[in-house]
Amino acid sequence: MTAHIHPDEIRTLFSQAMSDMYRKEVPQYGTLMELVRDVNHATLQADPALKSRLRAAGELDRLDVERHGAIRLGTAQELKAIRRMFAVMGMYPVSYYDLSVAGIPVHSTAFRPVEQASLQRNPFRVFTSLLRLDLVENRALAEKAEHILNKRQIVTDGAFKLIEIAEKQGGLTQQQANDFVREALETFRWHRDATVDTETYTQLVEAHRLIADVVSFKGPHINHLTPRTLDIDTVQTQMPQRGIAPKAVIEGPPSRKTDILLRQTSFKALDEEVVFQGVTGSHTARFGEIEQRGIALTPAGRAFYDKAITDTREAAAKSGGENYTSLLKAAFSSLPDDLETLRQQGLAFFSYRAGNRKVANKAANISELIASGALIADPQIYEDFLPVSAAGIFQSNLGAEDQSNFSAASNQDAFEDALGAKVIDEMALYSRIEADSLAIALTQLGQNHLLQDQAAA
Ligand code: OOG
Ligand code: NI
Repeated sequence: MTAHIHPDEIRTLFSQAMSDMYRKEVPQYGTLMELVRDVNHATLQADPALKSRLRAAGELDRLDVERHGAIRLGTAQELKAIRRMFAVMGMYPVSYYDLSVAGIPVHSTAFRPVEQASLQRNPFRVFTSLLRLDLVENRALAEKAEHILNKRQIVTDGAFKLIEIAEKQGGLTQQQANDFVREALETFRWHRDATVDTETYTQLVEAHRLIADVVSFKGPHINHLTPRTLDIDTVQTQMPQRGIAPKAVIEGPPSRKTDILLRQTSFKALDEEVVFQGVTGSHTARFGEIEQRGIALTPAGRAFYDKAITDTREAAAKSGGENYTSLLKAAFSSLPDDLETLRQQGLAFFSYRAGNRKVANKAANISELIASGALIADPQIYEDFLPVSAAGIFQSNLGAEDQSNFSAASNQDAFEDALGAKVIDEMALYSRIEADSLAIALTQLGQNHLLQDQAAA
């Protein structure tokens, strides 16, 4: 039997193929990628220390490749099929995001690699939303939508065959992987021909633009891809110079010396020509996004973040939204802005390794080992998503008229039933990496007595 290739390699083939396809489908996305490349280049020129850090971490070559994309699914059956498809590429569902609280009738997860080595090789992930027809008030329309969705098959027979082979044999050969990626692309391709007529489309749009986007087409077209930028503020201000219209504000934390979590912004979705059963019309769904990631926060750090964002939004709403950026900065001013303080206060996640320096005696605590250079604490990058930011990205691409309120309870159990699996807890992943790496490093340094001590102090 021919050897299997690693799922990480299949993911790399897939993300590359998706990027090529999307740039052809949405030329403005290619323009955004060029802008990101230019700004990344200028940032590295101006900051040689950053450049050598990235080179040492092996990140320079793949700097501007895509970090994530997003799709929206219609049924439980589709979500299960997509879960199996992504598993072939080493991507597993992490976290549950409830967007209904922000007036968007979906709940979501992110399929992503979970092992540190796999994340380093290729962190590509897909934010995956499931439509919640149970939230649609017009029950007759909801049933019609369900009926339409039940008729489509979003995963090709060829892809299913290869998924089954991968599940049975524990992987794919190079040739099978190439075929798999080609078949998988079919699921995410844009279809100019809608499956519904103009009247149905209009009804769906009236219920919610997002429902129309999910229900009216043959498949869950990729709705954006997102490269990594080293300077999101500059890309945001330069977008208009390249003929790209950015959303109003950058989502997430403010600009800081020490990046935390995730900052993201997007360009507004484009009007595209669609044919509704022979009648030409248009649909707005697809856009481009950029992201800048920083250190993952512990539950304590995250609590600070969530409160600061809520406070900022409330204050900005009162003042008409104009001073959002300065309010945001002020709300974060009491959060330490250097890695070692974040670490000592237990606000952020790290991964530990032994340095070159030997230690003769038993150290009193972990901070002492770090100060002496015996132990090194590297920041763990945040690999997940932020629900308030995601809602902002959704909303800016759905149009302001879609502010309807779905007053539904969050429903993780229903989501997991549809998925056919539990979602993985993101905090558990970060803290396991932290604890495991610390244990290994302390053992190497002969400092096992500090194991109880855990990360802080
Ligand atoms: C997903 C929007 C959320 C992000 O980066 O937070 C998202 C969508 O529009 O389908 O991609
Ligand atoms: Ni996104």
